Amino acid sequence: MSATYDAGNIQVLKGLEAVRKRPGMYIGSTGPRGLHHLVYEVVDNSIDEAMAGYCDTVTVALEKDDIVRVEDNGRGIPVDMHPTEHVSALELVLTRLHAGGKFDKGSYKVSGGLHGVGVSCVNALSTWMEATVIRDGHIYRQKFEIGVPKTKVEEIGNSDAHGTTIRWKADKTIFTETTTYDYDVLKLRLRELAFLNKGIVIKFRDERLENPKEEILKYEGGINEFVKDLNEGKPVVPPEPIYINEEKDEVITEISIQYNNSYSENIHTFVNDINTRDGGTHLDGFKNALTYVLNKSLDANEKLKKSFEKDEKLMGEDVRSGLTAVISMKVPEPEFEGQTKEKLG
Ligand code: 0RA
Repeated sequence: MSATYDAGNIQVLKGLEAVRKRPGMYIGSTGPRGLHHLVYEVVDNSIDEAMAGYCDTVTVALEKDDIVRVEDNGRGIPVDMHPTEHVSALELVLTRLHAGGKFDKGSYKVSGGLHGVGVSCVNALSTWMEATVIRDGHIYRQKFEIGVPKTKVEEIGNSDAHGTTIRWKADKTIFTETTTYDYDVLKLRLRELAFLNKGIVIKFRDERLENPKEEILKYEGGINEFVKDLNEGKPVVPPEPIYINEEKDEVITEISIQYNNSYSENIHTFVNDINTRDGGTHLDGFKNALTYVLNKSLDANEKLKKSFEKDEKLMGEDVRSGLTAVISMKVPEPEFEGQTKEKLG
C-alpha cells in the first residue's frame, strides 16, 4: 500500500471512521439485526451482478468462528487501476462509501434504500475482510482490517473461472450483543431474494455444523411461487396466481395475485428487492386499480349485477378481502420516505 497520505486517502479514513463511530446510522443497529444486515449488503452486490445477467449462482456460507463467505460466479470486481484515484477498482469498491459497484449507470442498483450502504461499510465494521476475484485467467486477493487495506491486490494464482468471493468477520467491539448469525433469519431473506429474482440459484450453507448442510433456494416461478407459498394449505382462486409483468419508462412491474378463503389482506410490496413495509405510491396505485377494474367488470356483467343494489359499488376492503399479492418493482432511482425508508415516494 502506498505510504503517502494524500487527500483521497485521508477522505477514505475519515469515511471509515464515520461508519465505526456511528454504525447505527449506516446499518440500522449494532444488535443482531445490524449484524445480519452485513450479509444482506454483501449479497445484494452479487444479486445485482446476477440481475445484470452475468452470474447465475450466489453462495452464502456461514463458516466456523462467525465468519461469512459470499461467493458469486459473475464477472469479478475489476482489479485494474482507476485512472484518477490511483487505486484498484476493487479497493475503491471495498473502501469508499457509496462506491458499491455503481459503475454501470442504468442498472437497478439500490440507491438510498433501507441502508443500501455497500460493502465498504461491512468492511469498516469487520475485524478483517478478504476479497478474492477471479477474472482474465488470474486469481487476485486483497485483505483489509477494520476497513483499511492490509495488502495490495495480489495475484495468487491462475484460473479460467470468474467471480467474486468476499469473506469477513464482524467486529465484536461493534456488535457487542452477538456476532453469531441465525441460520433461519438469514434463510428467510435469502428465500425472499430467490422468489424476487426468479431463476437465480442461492446456495445457503451452514459450515459451522459437524456435517455442513446446504440448501438450494431457486424458484423458476418467481413471485408466483411466493404467492403460492403464502397461500400454502388454503383453498384458493384461481388455482394458479394471476401474473402481470410490464415494463414502462425503465420501470419493471411484476404482480402476482391469488385469493384464499380467509378475510385477510396479505399484500407484500418490494422495490429493487427492498420490502416497502410502509407501502407507498405503488401500493396505492395497485389498490385503486384493483377496485376500479373489478367495478368495471361488475358493471359489464348483467348477471352478476342482479345480486347488487342499484349503483352499489365494490369497496376497496371488499376486493382485498382474502387477497394475497406480491408486487415487485424495479425502479432505476427510487425515492424512499419515512422513518425507516420503507415507503416508496
Ligand atoms: C462493476 C463492474 C464489473 C463488475 C462488478 C461491478 C461486480 C461487482 C460485484 C460485487 C459482488 N460481485 C460482483 N461482481 C461484479 C465488471 C465490469 C467489466 O468486467 O466490464
